[in-house]
Amino acid sequence: MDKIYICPSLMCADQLRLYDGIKALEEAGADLLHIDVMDGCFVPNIQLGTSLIEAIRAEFDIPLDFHLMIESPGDKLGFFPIREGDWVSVHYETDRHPARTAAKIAALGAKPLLALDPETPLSVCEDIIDCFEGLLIMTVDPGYAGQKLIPAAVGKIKRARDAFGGGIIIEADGNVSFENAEKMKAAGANALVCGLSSLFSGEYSLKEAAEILRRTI
Ligand code: S6P
Ligand code: MG
Repeated sequence: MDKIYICPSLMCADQLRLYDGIKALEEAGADLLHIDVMDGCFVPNIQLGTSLIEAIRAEFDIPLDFHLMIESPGDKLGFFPIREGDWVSVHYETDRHPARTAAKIAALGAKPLLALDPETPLSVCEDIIDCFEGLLIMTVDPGYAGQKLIPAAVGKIKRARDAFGGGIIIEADGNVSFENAEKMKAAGANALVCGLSSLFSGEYSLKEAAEILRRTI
């Protein structure tokens, strides 16, 4: 588990200057762009529209890390320009047949990840983990940026790593501050979603913040 993937959350970027922001993130060494999609049903928020995502796809080569916080994601994959090299997370809580959805995502050449809310026990994925390339572990409740870490989620990352081994992606999403990033990595996370608590805090330039993050982890 050498590589740690840095996945900046685009909903936390300056939406009016997104083009320049993405250029800066690429230069700062971001591995994938984390695209939060929210439908106002599964979560109480609506985020990143499909036209914007299409425009980003057309302009940039960097892989996308889709986080689908929507009802029945398996029926809606066609709304998104998913391609080889992308990651696509679907929530256990909103998909009746996650293994089938994983197969659809894999057929598009992307890596399927199973996302778990903080209150969803790890045991729900024991029998289907082999259908996925990894887990997205919510370390806050899904729906908003700028929330506080739910501390037990770090223990969940550790239990997931111990249970499922070194070969899977374990992505931590929510309040990945510089300090928490260190703990999450130590627990076994190898992908970090970076939002208001690190890259986009406003305290540093994106380049500086990315350097601090890399030094920390
Ligand atoms: C939340 C969403 C996340 C946030 C990210 C923000 O529902 O899935 O990806 O954008 O957590 O980061 P932070 O540091 O503001 O919590
Ligand atoms: Mg997310």
